[in-house]
Amino acid sequence: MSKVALITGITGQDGAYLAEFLLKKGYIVHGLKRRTSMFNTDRIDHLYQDPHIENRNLILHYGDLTDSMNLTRIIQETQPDEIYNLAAMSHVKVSFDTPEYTANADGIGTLRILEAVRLLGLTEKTRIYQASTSELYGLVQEVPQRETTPFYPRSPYAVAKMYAYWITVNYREAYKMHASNGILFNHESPLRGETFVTRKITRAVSKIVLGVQDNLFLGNLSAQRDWGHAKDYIKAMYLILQQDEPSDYVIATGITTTVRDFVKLAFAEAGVTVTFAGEGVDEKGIIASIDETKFIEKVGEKYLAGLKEQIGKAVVHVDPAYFRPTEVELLIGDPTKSKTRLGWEPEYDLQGLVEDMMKSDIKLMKKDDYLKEGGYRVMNYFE
Ligand code: NAP
Ligand code: F7E
Repeated sequence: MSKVALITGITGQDGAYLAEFLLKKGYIVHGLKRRTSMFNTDRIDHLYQDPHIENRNLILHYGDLTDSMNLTRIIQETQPDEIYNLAAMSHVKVSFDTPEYTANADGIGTLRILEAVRLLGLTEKTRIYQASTSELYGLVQEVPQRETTPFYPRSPYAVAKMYAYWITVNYREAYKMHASNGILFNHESPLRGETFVTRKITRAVSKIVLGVQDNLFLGNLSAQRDWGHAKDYIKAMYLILQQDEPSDYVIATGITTTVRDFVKLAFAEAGVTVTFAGEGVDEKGIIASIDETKFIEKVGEKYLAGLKEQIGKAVVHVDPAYFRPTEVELLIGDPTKSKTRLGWEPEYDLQGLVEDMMKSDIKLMKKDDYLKEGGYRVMNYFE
């Protein structure tokens, strides 16, 4: 008998990788998908199966974390062995603009799932993974951060996720449910949403080296993040639910990097050296030199002459519009527990992550459609 998983947030970065991973393991995967006015299934289109196919192993259901009756019905119909609650309004800056909605979806949404499992009598059958976050550490109380580090959330997103974290722990203790938190540090990939800083950078750097964009505007260049690859992190989610006992785990690389250095690494991946000069909002990233052999290999000879004209010019600028009312300046995780208890080992380091993202975005931005139309909806991530 195949195991049955229900993934909320299946159209997101992690949901897409996790769905692919579980299908390869022989699971029947149900996904919760919001109704949208245009298709937003680009990340899972390669997995999609037409409803007329018999014995499908990927089945999508319309739903929303703010609708408890709908969640209860879907859980009743699907009778999942494992629920991965990945759905969330996941953008920290946007949570300052939509705090009530964020609390509802990211905080109470988790309660709705736990309570549905309890009311349906599935507490012994269904294991639950809650997508908790390093944002809980916020104004960090300890460096590096581990499972026992006190939380100090710094955004409506993090406060909502703090409720979700503790209600998961509470249901585990009160009703003996197999409910666990993965406290995941930032993880990125070619599928990362376009407004998170890494993807914003790799998309913009790709366009700059191809000569179709002049400038990249960023916020806090000195913020430090512990960045890993989403493909590694979804494996940790799976491992957490395979343990005999539920528990909470930090998933991180243990290495932290500034946004500024991520910009340098992205340009370096195209053979371009960028140096930073100036202070605060006047800081600029300037194209200093080009390794022509590397540029030709990674980007292409026909784009070289155009970029050479940019040497000495500032292409990266600070725009305070991207500053947050309260910022998380430093995150660095200690993954000792997940390595020893789960046997989790990431395959990608930061260099490998940047290489993967830049390769994908250069290819994407190069598409004739893109250059002609200025659009970016042609996304062959899985080519
Ligand atoms: P993502 O790409 O933003 O995906 C979020 C998913 O949630 C999307 O499928 C989205 O649907 C769905 N969603 C949003 N609001 C919903 C609602 N009200 N009802 C149902 N579905 C809803 O996020 P991600 O990077 O894959 O992250 C997955 C989870 O891990 C999130 O809970 C996030 O907060 C958490 N997390 C992420 C990181 C990270 O670095 N990536 C680190 C720690 C924790 P649409 O496609 O319709 O928008
Ligand atoms: O910002 C700084 C920004 O938006 C990272 C989510 O997946 O990871 C993510 O949250 C840092 C911050 O991710 C820009 O101020 C500078 O310090 O990529 P981000 P995040 O806020 O860390 C956690 C673990 C989650 O749980 C979340 O769901 O980069 N930064 N300039 C910028 N950030 C953005 N977005 N845009 C800029 O222009």
